[in-house]
Amino acid sequence: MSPTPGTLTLIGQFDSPFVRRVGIAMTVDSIPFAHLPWSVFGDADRLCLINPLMRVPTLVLEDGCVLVDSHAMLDHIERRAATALHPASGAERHAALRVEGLAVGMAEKSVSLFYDYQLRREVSEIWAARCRSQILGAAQALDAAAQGRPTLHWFAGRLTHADIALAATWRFVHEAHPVLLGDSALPALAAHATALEALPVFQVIAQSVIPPARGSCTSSPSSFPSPTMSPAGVQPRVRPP
Ligand SMILES: N[C@@H](CCC(=O)N[C@@H](CS)C(=O)NCC(=O)O)C(=O)O
Repeated sequence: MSPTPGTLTLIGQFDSPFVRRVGIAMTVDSIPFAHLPWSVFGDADRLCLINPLMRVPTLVLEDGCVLVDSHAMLDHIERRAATALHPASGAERHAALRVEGLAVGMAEKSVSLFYDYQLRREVSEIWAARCRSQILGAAQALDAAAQGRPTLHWFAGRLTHADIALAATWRFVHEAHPVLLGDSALPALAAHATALEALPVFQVIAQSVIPPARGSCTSSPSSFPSPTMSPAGVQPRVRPP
């Protein structure tokens, strides 16, 4: 199945913290969307025809334009939603953007480390140690930021993108790296994420982490579609409109 023309379509599985935060935001904002739970590995052939980065989330807008990064998607959603999921301005907004950035960055490092463990025959310990240190550093900064904040809604007395990013990242890190974060060392963060996960929208827009099939990637790298080179340069997989 492909995206239906004229329909807002979110591509990607909800085990991705990035796909999940976009799906949760659109649901909270009552923006109807179609969902195609394609895998970045299993569905690489059809994904690359829509997003040359072969990544998710991929958001196909009603006019056919394709957004390829969760920040751009949330910016788009924010402009069409009745309720903003960012604090409007001032120190609250700055603090929320910082928290969101730390949480999303933590998700990026966690995904990178996950792929390293899943796909490399030999993990680079230098890289893995660096990723672990970055993830722990971000978690500690977020736990410190949580001190004195109300559980559930950290900013503006309502759900924000910062809360969503935090919870999506927290769940992913725990499933992908079960022994990395000790909840007892991060009590405020753990309490916040647990309270958010209990909300209906977080339960509906959710999926347990599915690791990529090791053999399908490492033993056969040529199975991924690749753009062909010619003297004129790289030939696009899809003809631009
Ligand atoms: N900065 C991107 C990150 C997206 C991302 O890394 N997605 C992962 C899935 S969780 C992916 O598609 N990885 C496949 C790859 O990088 O080849 C965003 O915020 O949307």
